[in-house]
Amino acid sequence: MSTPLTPVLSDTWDAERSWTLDAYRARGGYDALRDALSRDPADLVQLVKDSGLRGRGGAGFPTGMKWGFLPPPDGGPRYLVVNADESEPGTCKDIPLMLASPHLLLEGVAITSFAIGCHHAFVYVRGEVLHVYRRLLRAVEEAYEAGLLGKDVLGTGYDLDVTVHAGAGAYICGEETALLDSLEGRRGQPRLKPPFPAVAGLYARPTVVNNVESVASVPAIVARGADWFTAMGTERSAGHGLFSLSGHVVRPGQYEAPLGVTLRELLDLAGGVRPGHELKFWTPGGSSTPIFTAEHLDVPLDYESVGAAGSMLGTRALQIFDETTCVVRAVTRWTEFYAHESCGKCTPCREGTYWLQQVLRRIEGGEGTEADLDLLLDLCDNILGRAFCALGDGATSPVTSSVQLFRDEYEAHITGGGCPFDHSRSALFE
Ligand code: L3W
Repeated sequence: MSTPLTPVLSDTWDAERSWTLDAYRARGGYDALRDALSRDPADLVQLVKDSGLRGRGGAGFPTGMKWGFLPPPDGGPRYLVVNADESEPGTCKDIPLMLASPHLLLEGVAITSFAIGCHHAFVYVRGEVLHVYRRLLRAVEEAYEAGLLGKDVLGTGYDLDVTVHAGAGAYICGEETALLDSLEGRRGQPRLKPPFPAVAGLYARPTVVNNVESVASVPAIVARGADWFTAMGTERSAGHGLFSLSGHVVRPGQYEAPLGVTLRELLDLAGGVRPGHELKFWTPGGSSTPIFTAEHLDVPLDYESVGAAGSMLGTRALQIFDETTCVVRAVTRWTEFYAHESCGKCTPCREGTYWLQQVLRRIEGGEGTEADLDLLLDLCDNILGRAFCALGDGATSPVTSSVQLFRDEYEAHITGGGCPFDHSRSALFE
């Protein structure tokens, strides 16, 4: 089988001191910015529309279309906010990207800002990753010193300031409007949409909120063109992306491949499931997406195919679990995360995730009853579509999908009076 890898975002990660401006420029870094600044901003928006790039943060919304939603200039400010609050369980692509190649992100920030008429961009970084925050700050400093940011970028008359802001460690701040509240200095809680940020975002001004990987994909599209990008992936899921393999896999890590690659192909590259074991279940896009099993090894990992198979491509966080893992334990652990991270603004999510956690702990601990399985599904039914933002819906995905696929395992906990698994064999959810 020919290798499906397409290193574009990750192609400089092995360079010596890849995070420095010198290393980035030695490989042609910031050439795309120079080129972009000589073009009409509207043409850049059209280019990204033509490329078919879709948001890499989970929802897959068309990036160029989002840029095009900004109202016509009215003389006031408009902002770009980069969502670098990567916190979805299993998701670990933006953090390595920013560590290895902060200037790729900053070049994308500068091009995107120019395209949408923004003169002040913000990068909102997850609070726990202080090392990433520091690396970005240093990269921004280097870019200012080199005339790539600040007044009169590259002598073109275009001004751009970039502020890097560290969050305080809340998953909800990855939700774009909670992020904006947090950036404004308030407690991060989702806002009602509409209005979407494109119309009233940061400080109630038109704002584009894009994921790190989406923004970092822009320089190569400028340099190589929309046709180059659409030649990869599928018709409706164009291009390439970072697939993060973790868990019971021989070589966990980032695998950059065209959308539409399958888990079977990725596992070939990653050395497979750990020796002597077999795949039991996996997440296609982080824990907020319904789980898959070995039956789904050949599902093309693009938005449409994963959706048609009953899940979501999400953040392409492929968490791999072999037969030693108790699915009830895994789902209980994820649910504890959602219950802890629920911001409390809406009742279905605040109360629902708490009760999901209580019932799951009861089943896992051997004190569940047959009626608890229906109760779990009923709780999910009362969260799904009723929560204020996507956190509540996401919390139900692992529960409903695991009860559908592994009902017998839940029942074994109930009838057997406890967990039949030796968690130390799995070593993931001890
Ligand atoms: C203007 C309209 N803008 C939509 C924009 C909207 C947003 C984007 C997508 O959830 C998913 C969620 C998680 N005018 C617009 C418009 N927009 N209509 O398009 O919006 P939406 O509502 O489809 O999604 P979302 O609320 O952004 C994101 C899933 O991602 N997820 C989460 C991952 C977590 C991370 C992380 O930790 N960093 O990424 C994983 O699967 O469940 O479904 O910008 O404004 N008419």
